[in-house]
Amino acid sequence: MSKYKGKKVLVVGFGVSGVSVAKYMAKQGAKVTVTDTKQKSELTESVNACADLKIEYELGKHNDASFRSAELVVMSPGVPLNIKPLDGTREMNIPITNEIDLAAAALKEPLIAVTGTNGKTTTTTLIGEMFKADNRPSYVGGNIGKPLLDYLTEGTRADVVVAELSSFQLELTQKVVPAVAVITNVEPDHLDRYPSYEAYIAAKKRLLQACDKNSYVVLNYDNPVTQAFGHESVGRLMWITKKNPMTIGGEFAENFNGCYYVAAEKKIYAKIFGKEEVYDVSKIRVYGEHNKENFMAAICAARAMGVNPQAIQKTIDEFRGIPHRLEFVRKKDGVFFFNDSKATNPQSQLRAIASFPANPIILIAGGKDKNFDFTPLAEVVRSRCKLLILMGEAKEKMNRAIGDFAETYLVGTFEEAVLLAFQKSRNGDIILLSPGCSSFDMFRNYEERGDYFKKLVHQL
Ligand code: UMA
Repeated sequence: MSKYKGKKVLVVGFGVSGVSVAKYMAKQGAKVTVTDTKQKSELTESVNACADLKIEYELGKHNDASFRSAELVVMSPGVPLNIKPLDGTREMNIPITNEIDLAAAALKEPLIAVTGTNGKTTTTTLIGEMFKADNRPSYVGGNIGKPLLDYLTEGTRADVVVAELSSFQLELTQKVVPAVAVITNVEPDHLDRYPSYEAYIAAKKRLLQACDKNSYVVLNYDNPVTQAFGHESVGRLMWITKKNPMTIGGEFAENFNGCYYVAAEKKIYAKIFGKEEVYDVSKIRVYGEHNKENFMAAICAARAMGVNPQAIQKTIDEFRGIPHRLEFVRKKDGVFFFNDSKATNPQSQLRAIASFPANPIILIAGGKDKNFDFTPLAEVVRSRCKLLILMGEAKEKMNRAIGDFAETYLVGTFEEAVLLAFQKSRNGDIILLSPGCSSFDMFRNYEERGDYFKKLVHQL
């Protein structure tokens, strides 16, 4: 019998994650109440998805009483843990958990968990593809958009579960013990949710702390935060780096485990616990030098779990990238359009701009500010961008930070941004949507923003 049978479970937030938890808990025989600050009319999709289930709804607001009387409170990742009603839950010592931890507690399959500020979706997808190329079924979910708990509710079978985990999701995890943990990098992000950058780093570090001595831990040596994480890891370390370990020297070179990239040869050298392999990345079909890091991280994770090197090479050769990440949209009148709507922080914008060293860039940026400092963009904007088109809530702030370093226009609408970019463009230019902000001031999510951009570009 399920340990949740008859238990009063409060599900907080009724988006993708909340729906998954409601379904899982209803199936386990729990007494499920769902609460969301949105009205029922705004949650039609979620309500319809749970139409067959016996669920109580408290929509339009959160009731303190429900937070005090539940036996288990399950939070959605987007709901901050400092909302007032949770004070009552804590006072009553009621356990607070989330969808990821519920899934981790019930999972029998090895878990490959991927986090990091940038690159985690690409790395997660690549790992899944490598398993697929090796004819080994995997379930790929988490922050990537497919709830992890659906794997258990649906009852599908996989050899391994690959999960992209955000810092929000890691805040509450206790049962996660990854077979492989990957942290691609840590850079400033979500500073609207966390009181400081340190607090954000601490949330990311929870994945490292979740590992035991059998876990493989893949870390980026070239990122200062994840390099420092190496000192605190109890697991079996695997590094990724764009430097040759021999040039770093010392113990690092002697005991090197992991992958390093040699740009001059367009090759990734892997040293995986005694086995040496070389992967050819000259035929990679995705834009952006930073993707080499994602390939290296995925190779480490896949090899740690015994994926065949031929299957890995096949994936490298055939991978075509992910929508909204430096996605090529079209070429019109000699101008190339790229959709990088997923770039929701300045570091991600920096990577995008650096991906086109030879062409003048018209950058379309702005959106909802996450309390970022945009001044680190100044130098690349000065050296690489011929034009800046700023929009959304953050446009004035961005203008003050970087507007002096290229010809800059502030526009009122997304349509205006695309049209102006095209009017100002010349043969060989790159028009790049790389917002550096979240989309929530104008769109439901970054996918909607990217899809709209593509639609406008195709209409030109
Ligand atoms: N809500 C409340 N009370 C509040 C605040 C919000 O009830 O105080 C409600 C909202 O009204 C809304 C619901 O909570 O109806 C939304 O919950 P949510 O924001 O957790 O969104 P979900 O649809 O459940 O999607 C979440 C992740 N969203 C966030 O972390 C913001 C999805 O990641 C993830 O794919 C999904 O679970 C499945 O795991 C998206 C994301 O933007 C892609 N992630 C961030 C990122 O990548 O930068 C971290």
